[in-house]
Amino acid sequence: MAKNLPHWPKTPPRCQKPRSVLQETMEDIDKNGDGFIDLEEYIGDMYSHDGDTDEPEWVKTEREQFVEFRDKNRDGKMDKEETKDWILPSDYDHAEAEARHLVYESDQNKVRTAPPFFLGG
Ligand SMILES: [Ca+2]
Ligand SMILES: [Ca+2]
Repeated sequence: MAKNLPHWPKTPPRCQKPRSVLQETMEDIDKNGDGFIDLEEYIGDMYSHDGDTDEPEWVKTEREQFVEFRDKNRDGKMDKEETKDWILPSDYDHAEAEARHLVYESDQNKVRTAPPFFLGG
């Protein structure tokens, strides 16, 4: 006799579309779930304000970055496209990316390597 047929699970594995980095990032940072990342959510993801202490310099820098670079249409929050440009800058139009990348990179490095991220708790 032939071997037993393999035992199929009752429910076939669902074909789940993997969530994109963009989606995950947005869901992660977008605390109030409105589909946008506003300035407070953006900052809150990296820094939690602790009592009366003044914001460190790098947080101020991040705020400026948000206003200057992230929020391209200046409506005070990052939509999906703006977030994409933030986390996936390589998606830029290539020629343009080439020019912007250098600036972006050096900016990022400055910010990223400066202070460790204190996630208060
Ligand atoms: Ca939000
Ligand atoms: Ca915007």
